[in-house]
Amino acid sequence: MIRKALWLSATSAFLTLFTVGGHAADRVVNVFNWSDYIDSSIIDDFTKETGIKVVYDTFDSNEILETKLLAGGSGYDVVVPSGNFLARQIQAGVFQKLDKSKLPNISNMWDTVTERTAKYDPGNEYSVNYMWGTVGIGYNIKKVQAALGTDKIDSWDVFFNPDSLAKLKDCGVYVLDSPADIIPAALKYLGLDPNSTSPDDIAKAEETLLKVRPYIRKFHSSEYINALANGDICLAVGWSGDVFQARNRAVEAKQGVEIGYSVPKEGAQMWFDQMAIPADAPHVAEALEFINYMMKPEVIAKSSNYVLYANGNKASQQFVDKALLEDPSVYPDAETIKKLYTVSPYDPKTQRVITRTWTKIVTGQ
Ligand code: N2P
Repeated sequence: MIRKALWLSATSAFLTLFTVGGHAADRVVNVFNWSDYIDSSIIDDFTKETGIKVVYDTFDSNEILETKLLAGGSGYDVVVPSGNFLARQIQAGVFQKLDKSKLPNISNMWDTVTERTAKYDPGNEYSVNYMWGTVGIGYNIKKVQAALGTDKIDSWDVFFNPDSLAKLKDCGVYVLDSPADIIPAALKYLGLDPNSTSPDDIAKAEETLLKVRPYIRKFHSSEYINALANGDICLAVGWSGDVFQARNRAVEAKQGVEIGYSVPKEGAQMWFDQMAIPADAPHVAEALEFINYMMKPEVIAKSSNYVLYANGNKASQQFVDKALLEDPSVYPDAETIKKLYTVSPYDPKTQRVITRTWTKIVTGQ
């Protein structure tokens, strides 16, 4: 009896060890990416094909991501900062160089994009492009027509001119809670350098934004997708693909809401979101497999077709929906490219000015 009990407990101890060992051997990758930025079937397919489980978290602000990265020990294996943030995070030692021998699909990348991302990550040693897009104006075509007498927005004036924005106050205006996107747009509208670090210039941008502040309902960087789609707001300063997702959600909801997107003629920011591996990532091999998988032409095309952003993968273009590939506000033509500017990372001193300015704008004081 005693012997049997011992034998049983030995067996269960063995089973426990085996099971624990089995779990320890499970491969995992912890991914931290922007919200509304992937077709989730891609994650399922990746797990099916590789056996690697994906723990997928989302954010909607570079500042939130940066705070976690600078604190260290985030536990993330793959993160997706925008180029201007990535650049200073590389300087801060937050990332590890990518082992390109583990990334054979890098040959699919598009030089038009890698040349631009090299500005943030020289030699593209630390990062691979995921998606890129613009900052522009999403709007409810009928409501804007009713309030302004035109259904065509082609200028930042509709937003930065207080007389114009006042007319849209009641139908609702949302703005990205993102100083590095909105302050450069204000500078551009004023005919100043969007990359200016001059406190005087930044003060002018602040003044311009404070004048329209009374007509802004909310600063938020992801809620505008549904708010536009539901007809709860009539204008959002937002990111291109998010506005297109709003447009598609509105079509699906069949409530008669029609959404437009404008790349204003004065100029709009073109940004690049880059996949990178933190220096202290716990699962580096899995992170590299994930990044390599995302560079498969069919996979990244599927992601673009779902999130409605352009990607930096040339070989994927044959799989990207024709309507998306031929839309100049997604894959800009030569004419549109001329209107686009990129932003540089803020140095610490300018960042403090920007942060202070932004707090004043958001709180309206
Ligand atoms: C995804 C928004 C990502 C664009 N919803 C900003 N980098």
